[in-house]
Amino acid sequence: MASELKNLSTFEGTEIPNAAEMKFGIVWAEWNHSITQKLMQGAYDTLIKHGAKAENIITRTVPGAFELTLGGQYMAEHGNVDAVICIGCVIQGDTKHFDFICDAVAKGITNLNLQFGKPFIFGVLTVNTQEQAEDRTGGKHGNKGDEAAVTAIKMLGMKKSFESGKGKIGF
Ligand code: DLZ
Repeated sequence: MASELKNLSTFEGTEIPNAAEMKFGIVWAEWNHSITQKLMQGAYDTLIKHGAKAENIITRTVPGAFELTLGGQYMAEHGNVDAVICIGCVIQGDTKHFDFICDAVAKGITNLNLQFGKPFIFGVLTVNTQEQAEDRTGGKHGNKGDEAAVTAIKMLGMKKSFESGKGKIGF
């Protein structure tokens, strides 16, 4: 469904597991700080709301979205975390930077998922305008950071369901 028709943070669907035993890293980009700070706060608050302990959430900044991949890798290697939430905001400008950064960070984060066998969540806004970014950081489309946190919890719940051989997420 097109995002203009939907508040992205309503979480219809499967139940959200309790995050009390889960450890998270949040890596967030300094570029477009007023936006990424709200995304990060949304993600952090949502993890806490679903039971994560503050001492089990590590946050680190990187300069821009392009650095999220390596920042995420450092977090996974040294942070003792189960999942990494990568947060950034890339806003279309007059040059091709947008395309290169979006493409690189999407591929980079995909590769981290497969390389580590852990969830690395793509919490990156790729928008045409500042207004579209604001709509997705506490505006009419909710907060994409909240969504990223729930995605991390759900993916760890899925992993746990396979490891324990019991419990089931979804159908
Ligand atoms: C250079 C750049 C530009 C033009 N735009 C953004 C942006 O909208 N969002 C973002 O997170 N980062 C941007 N950057 C910085 C790059 O991500 C990166 O930090 C630099 O190219 C240095 O590698």
